[in-house]
Order: sequence, then structure tokens, then C-alpha cells
Amino acid sequence: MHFLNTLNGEITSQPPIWIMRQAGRYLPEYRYIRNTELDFIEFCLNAEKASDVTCQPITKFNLDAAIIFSDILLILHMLDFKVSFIKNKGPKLKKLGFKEKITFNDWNKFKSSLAPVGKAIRLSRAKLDKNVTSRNTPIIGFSGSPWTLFTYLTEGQSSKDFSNARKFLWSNTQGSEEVFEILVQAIICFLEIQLEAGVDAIMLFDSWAGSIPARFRNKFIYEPTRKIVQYIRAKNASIPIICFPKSMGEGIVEFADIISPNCIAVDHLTDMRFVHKSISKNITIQGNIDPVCLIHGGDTLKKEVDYLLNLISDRPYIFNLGHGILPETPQQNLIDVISYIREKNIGISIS
Ligand code: 1CP
Repeated sequence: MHFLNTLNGEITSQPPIWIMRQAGRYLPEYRYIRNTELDFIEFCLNAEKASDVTCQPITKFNLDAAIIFSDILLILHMLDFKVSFIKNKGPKLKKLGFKEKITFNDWNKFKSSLAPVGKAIRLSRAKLDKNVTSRNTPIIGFSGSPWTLFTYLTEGQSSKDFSNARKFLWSNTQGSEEVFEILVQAIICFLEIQLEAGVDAIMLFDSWAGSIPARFRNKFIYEPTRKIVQYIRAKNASIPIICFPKSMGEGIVEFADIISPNCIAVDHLTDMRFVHKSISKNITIQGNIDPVCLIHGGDTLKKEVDYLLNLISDRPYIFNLGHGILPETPQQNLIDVISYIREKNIGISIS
């Protein structure tokens, strides 16, 4: 409950710890179960397997929060933009052309197709509660934010410059608004499934927020995100919300003012001194450690942890990285950093 207290604004002597992409390819246990299923979407929709990998990093590292194993692209798959994952290449999906509209409108079908995510959350709760040390570990539910989902929809894959997504906004602003309305509805639906299944907090990943032209931030980042947050709060007043508007630079301040999330996750490209000075102390901060620094480990990592924790000792903070843990990260570095934060000494080796 340490994690939820910090999300709700309490300052504790040691920060709660969880790691973005904590269930993932750096774990051999994850790779083992992942290899039992060819298709990644099928894997996400297998409630038994998804709940197993959700619990793996909790039982292994005793982290302070679990995040349900799923993916932000499930929403697009269920909106009939078939998503597949090509090995070593990433996602591929049917692309929305510049003048095209989303025609999908069967929300009952959408909800029932995502029911396995709710089931995976209930199973994860039961599995975590079986074990004394993981009992009561909060579960984070999540979704991609509208802009980040829009980039995959209009690019049909991952992108470096997001030129199709930006071209769509400039050439068809009215059509973009219509697409965003559907994405907002789909995101709310996806989050409702997770809330009904009992998640304790919500995180909105806007991984590509730094790539939208600043002139469009208001229309396509702040406004749709605010709609989602307001809707969720109106229905579940006590649910804490974490937002991750990655790499927005100075825009993170306006984002925090307008959206007022319980917590803002900060990437590793943003200067924490700026965030600390500019964002209201009522908002909990999460993250900021460079994932590559976790790969490096050792004294360098410890110094980074000391620097960060000293800098923000007078406000609620949740330890995490500035983006997802990388597949090549040695598990021992994660074990070491957790025990360094909790005990200020280095942990016991794993076999
Ligand atoms: O086969 C595999 O194991 C593929 C790797 C993988 C994993 C482990 C993908 C494919 N998705 C996931 C799980 C996942 N994705 C989680 C699970 C819970 C956890 O964090 O442990 C979460 C929260 C996500 C969210 C997600 N998916 C984001 C937002 C967070 C971020 O990292 O920026 C994004 C952008 C995606 C899209 C995605 N999923 C997977 C890939 C390869 C991609 C594309 C990434 C890109 O475009 O660079």
C-alpha cells in the first residue's frame, strides 16, 4: 500500500519501486512462457499466461506494484486494425489512410473481445494474494493515450519521425478530431474493463507525446487526455492516475497544470531540476532514471539514485526508469538497485 500512499501524495522514507516493462524480455521466465505462444496478441489475450507473467517480477523482486501484462495496441486490434508483431521488427497493422475514417461502432463486441484482460487482472489478484509477501500488491491498469495510438494507426508500424501521423493532422484536422473521439471512447472502454476487474491505479502511456507539433498539443494531447481523466474520476473518484507524456520538454508543465494527474512519469531526457521547480508539489513524480544506466549498474547507478533521491526528497516520488527496461539489462542490476534503495546496501546474488 506504500505505492498507493505515495501516489496519493504521501512522502515516505524510501520510495516505492516498480519498473516500466517489468514483465518482459530481460526475464528468462518471461521468455519461456512467451515462447509457448506464437502470436503476441494471442499471448496477451491468454488470461492464464498474462497473469503468470504479471506476477513474475513481483514474486521475484518484491516490487511495490504490479502492472497488468497486456499491450496498448490491443485496442487498435479490437477496432479491426489487425495488429501482428514481426520478430525483431515490431508491430505491423492495417494503416488508416489520410482521407479514411474509422467505421467501427460495435462497442459491445469491443468490450467482450477485451474481456480476457479483465480475467487476467482477477487471476493476477488471486495469484498475488496466495503468497504472503505479494498479498495486497497493487495492480496498475493502463492504456495508450490517444496521440500515441493515433501514431500507430496512421503509420501502420513504429516510426522515427511520425511524418504520416503529422501529415494526417495538418491535412485533415477535422477528420483527425473524429478519429480521436473514437480513440477516447475505446480507451475509456478498455480502462473500464480493468477498473471493473479491480485495478488499483491507472497509467496512461503517451510514449510519443514528444513528437506532436507543439501547435497541436492542446487539441490532440491535453483535450483528449483531460476527457479520459475526467471521465474515469467521475466514475471512480478515488482511483489514482499516472500520466506519462514522454519527451514533451517544457510541455510537461502545461500538461500537469491542465490534466492534474495524481502522478506524472518523467522520461530520462527531461531535467528533474526543471520538473521539480515547475510542477506543483501536489503531484507525485515517478521515474527519470535512464534505462541504459540500469544496464551499466554499479557505483554509477548508485550515484544517479543518490542524486535523484536527494534532489526530490521533499516531495512524493516513485522510483522507476525514464522508459521501459531494456532486454539486455542484467537482472542482478535490478536486484542491486532495489536493495540499495531499500537498505542502502547491495543485495545478495541470485543463481
Ligand atoms: O514478444 C515480446 O515479448 C514483445 C515485447 C513486448 C512486451 C513485453 C511488447 C510488444 N509489449 C509488451 C508488453 C507491454 N507493453 C506492457 C506490459 C506490462 C509491463 O510493463 O511489464 C506494457 C505496459 C506495454 C505498453 C506499450 N506497448 C507501450 C507504452 C510503453 C512504452 O514502452 O513506451 C508501447 C509504445 C507499446 C507498443 C509495443 N508493444 C510491443 C512493441 C515491440 C511495441 C512497439 C514499440 C515501439 O514502437 O518502439
